[in-house]
Amino acid sequence: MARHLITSALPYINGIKHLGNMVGSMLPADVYARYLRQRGHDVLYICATDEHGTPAELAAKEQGLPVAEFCAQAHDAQKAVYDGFALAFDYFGRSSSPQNVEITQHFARKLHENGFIEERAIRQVYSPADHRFLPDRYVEGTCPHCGYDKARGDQCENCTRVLDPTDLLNPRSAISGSTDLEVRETKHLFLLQSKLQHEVEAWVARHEDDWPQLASSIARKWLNEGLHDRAITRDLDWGVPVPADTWPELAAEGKVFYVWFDAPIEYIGATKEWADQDPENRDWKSWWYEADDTVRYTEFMAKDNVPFHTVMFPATELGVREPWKKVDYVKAFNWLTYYGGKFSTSQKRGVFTDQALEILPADYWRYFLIANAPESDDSSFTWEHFTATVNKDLADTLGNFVNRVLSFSKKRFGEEVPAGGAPGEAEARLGEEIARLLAEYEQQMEALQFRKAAAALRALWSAGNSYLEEKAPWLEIKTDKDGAALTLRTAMNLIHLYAVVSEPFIPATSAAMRAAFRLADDAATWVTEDEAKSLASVPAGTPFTVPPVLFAKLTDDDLADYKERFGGEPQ
Ligand code: B3M
Ligand code: ZN
Repeated sequence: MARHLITSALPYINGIKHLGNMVGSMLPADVYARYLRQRGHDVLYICATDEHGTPAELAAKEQGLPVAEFCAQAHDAQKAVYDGFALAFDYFGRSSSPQNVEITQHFARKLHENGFIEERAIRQVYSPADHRFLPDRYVEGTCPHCGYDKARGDQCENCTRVLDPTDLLNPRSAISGSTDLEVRETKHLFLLQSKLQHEVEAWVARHEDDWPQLASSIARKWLNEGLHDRAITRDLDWGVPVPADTWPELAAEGKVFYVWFDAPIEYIGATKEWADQDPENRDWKSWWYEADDTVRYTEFMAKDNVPFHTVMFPATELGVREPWKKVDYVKAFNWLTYYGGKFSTSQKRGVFTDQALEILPADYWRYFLIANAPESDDSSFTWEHFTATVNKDLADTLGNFVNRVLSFSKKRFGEEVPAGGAPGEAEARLGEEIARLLAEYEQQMEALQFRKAAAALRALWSAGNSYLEEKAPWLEIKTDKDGAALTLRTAMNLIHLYAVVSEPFIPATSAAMRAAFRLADDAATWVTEDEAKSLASVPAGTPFTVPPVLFAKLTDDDLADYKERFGGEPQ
């Protein structure tokens, strides 16, 4: 069995994330991790809050809190939401941890020893109105490449090009809006990425054919533009300090590393945090350092993060000249839009993850989001689409099937799985169909094709409904009681199978479905092809209970409420 290292892009600390962030990183990573665990693989799923940089400083200031305190609280608040979404991280760390400080400083020293870091005097944007140097992302202006007028000094989120603040046309301070900006001289550390261009190119060339087109095309575009040397330090109070043993002068000036330098290293840092809190995890380095090829590393992220993960972080890892594990597969996502417009944290447009959970349990969101993940293209969230999907797939196709079968059987045969009848032609056909769909589902999951996997899961649920319609046990029982018992027993076996295989998508509902049956020994984590064909894992005589309605049907009033509360109109 392979060992699977999984990470999802680290959510910034500065606020609760919206559904678009969730579907483009943590949620699919969780679905994949859960699936692989169920299939018996050794999985390590690591995530963390990304806590450094100006956004954290400014958010803390807004709340009148010291930044360390703000981050501690904001970390817990985000973690609570992710627990609510049932994200089963092996560890959810913090990029401000001592472990990350230690490893980030180690990386910087090694890069320096190997000739990939240089001290340079640079001229940096200073805003007299704000009394400070402006970090890249707090200079805003027009992108010189695509003309987008809200491009940030570090990156244009419209065309994803990485920028320098001085590239921007009509620059202004994002803090005060002041256009009275001057340029002053100060010293910073530069990562000499240009020296690593060929190595990164060779490394990308070995992987890009395996990556999804979205990831490889962004990496290619970036490499074709050429890797530039980049400043990796900033004038901020909050961050990983430049180590004084190596750069005494800069350390004395209080320079810290740029947040994008230490954030990816936190994938490793958080793994060490995980190890340090439990002696059983002592072998953490085997996942990252001199990891043999049984470790497969998959990263999940939205497309704006792809350059940093396919080019910049690999350049860092290569330059360190130590055998740190590099990513094998980059699962990148397009945008989830809100009625065709942007979800926006700053403009409070769209649905935030904490609000989502106030409205409905996590499984509703998990299923809808993954079934509509923006994989090959952007996809649009609308309340109409959401309520229709919940009603059709979750309430009707799955939930109603479960309740109908169990309540009817209880009414006619009592509280045990009914005995009688022998599987015939209809059951054989059903078994073949279920085995075929299960194989399709597994194949799509392994290929990380989430929409297709969701479609296969939905088809599995539908197959049960077709079988039930065909056999119509409510009529059958009038003439052939044994036949009706067989039909219901077969349908109950489907319910148990659904419980097992739906778990990556809807873990809480799966647990409720599984708990309906009091099996003597229910340790199954997956379903074999033979079990799918014979549908007999839950034998006659097994006691069962009827669970409460699994998914509530959403009404027109609900729809109207959601739209009013969140503003659901096309842009
Ligand atoms: N925090 C950006 C983002 O949330 C950043 C990702 C870091 S991954 C190492 O989109
Ligand atoms: Zn642009």
